[in-house]
Amino acid sequence: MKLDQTLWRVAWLLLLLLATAAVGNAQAGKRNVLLLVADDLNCDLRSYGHPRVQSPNIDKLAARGVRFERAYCQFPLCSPSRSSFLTGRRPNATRIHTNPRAGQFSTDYKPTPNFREFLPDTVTLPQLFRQQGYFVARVGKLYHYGVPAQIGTSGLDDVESWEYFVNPAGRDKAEENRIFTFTPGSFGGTLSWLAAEGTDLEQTDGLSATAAVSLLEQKRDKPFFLAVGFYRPHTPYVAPKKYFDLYPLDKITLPTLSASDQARLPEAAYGSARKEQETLTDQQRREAIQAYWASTTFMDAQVGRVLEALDRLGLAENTVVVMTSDHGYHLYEHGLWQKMSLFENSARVPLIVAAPGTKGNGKPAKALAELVDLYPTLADLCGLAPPKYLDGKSLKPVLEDPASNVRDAAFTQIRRGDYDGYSIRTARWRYTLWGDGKKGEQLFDMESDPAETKNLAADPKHVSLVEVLKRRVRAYSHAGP
Ligand SMILES: [Ca+2]
Repeated sequence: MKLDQTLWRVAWLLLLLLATAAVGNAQAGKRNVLLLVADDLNCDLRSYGHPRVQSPNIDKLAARGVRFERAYCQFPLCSPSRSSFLTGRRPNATRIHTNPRAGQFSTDYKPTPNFREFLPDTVTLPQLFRQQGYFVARVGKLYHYGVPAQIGTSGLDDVESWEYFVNPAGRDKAEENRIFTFTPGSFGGTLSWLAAEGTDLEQTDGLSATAAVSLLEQKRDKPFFLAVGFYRPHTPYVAPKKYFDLYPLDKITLPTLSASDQARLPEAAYGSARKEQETLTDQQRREAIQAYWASTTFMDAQVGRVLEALDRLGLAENTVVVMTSDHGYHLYEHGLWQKMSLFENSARVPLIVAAPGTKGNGKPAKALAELVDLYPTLADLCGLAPPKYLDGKSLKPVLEDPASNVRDAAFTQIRRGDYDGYSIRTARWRYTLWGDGKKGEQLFDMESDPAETKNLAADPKHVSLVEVLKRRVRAYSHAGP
């Protein structure tokens, strides 16, 4: 009799354990995802320590999530970066190293190159959630778009990724003729800006936030993966005038240029410089910075509208929220503008992951992170099994303990015509190899020289360090698909 009772107890305990595990899995599987991606947003944000830029809504998210201080894109250009983090593969696996040029089409009239040409059967991050029965939708720019030319179209979209999409187009697109530009008739790529008339809601990103809020209201009762891709602060820097008033020109200080910046050495490091930008006056440089910061604060306000809806609808407790950007951005540091350099400003991205219930919430993390880590992280947080071939690592251990690390280096690469540059960032160093050494190399001590002013690559004191880091970037560059 006693033995029977014990057996029953053991059986009950086992059943209870199994039931608890099953409920746990079901709950984890039902977590929603809200993926917020700004275009060309650098870390000029209050929560990242910037003294001037107002970003109250992103800051609020940072306060309830984990803010990664050392997150890096794999390629500081729209299509290569987005193709990489949305497939979970490095640029040498997607083979996307450029944006498609206007009028460049493959045989089925898709802009080329796109990653499906090389990885036809790959399962993208949103596609994985679709396969698991989630409602998966995109609002605005997730895959590459020519901005502003393709606003209102699907751009270089991947149809397999989404069940539903919205392509907003606002006043910023309709009133392009009002935009100030250095290249007449051109508003993307070239520096261009406008302190706009009208309200937030009339701008493309305002319409995106409205559409996202409406989708949250409609789809609140089933698991969703909602990706919202904002177009700002990408050029043209268009934002309602009130945001420009936050940043008076006489309070904007321009970055100073080091001796190597002035000598433009090694040349490859400065290969993203455009001729028109060399002719800017200091006053115009301040105006460009003002317009970029105004666009950032405007975009932040739209992020706030979406997050407010998430709270209002009671969805915040069961939704993983990610805020990031496709790459960083130069505002005249090193004399450069925009992206496509391998300096910190271009390679580094803001990354905030707010996953309800993780122990690290509210803390910053110094752990190195790559954008390619997003895919395995979101799959992990939602209890989905990701494809085996992914190149990134789940950041969940860092979300549980922000003092921990999952990688000892982050890589970023860029193409310069017929050669490539590869850069490795460790906790202390940034080392960059151009054209496998034929076009120069750079080593910066990011602890003592965060502005990257002293190139130590030729310093005899660092010979063995350079050798180790060179071996790492070469191994990375040779890693095939
Ligand atoms: Ca971009």
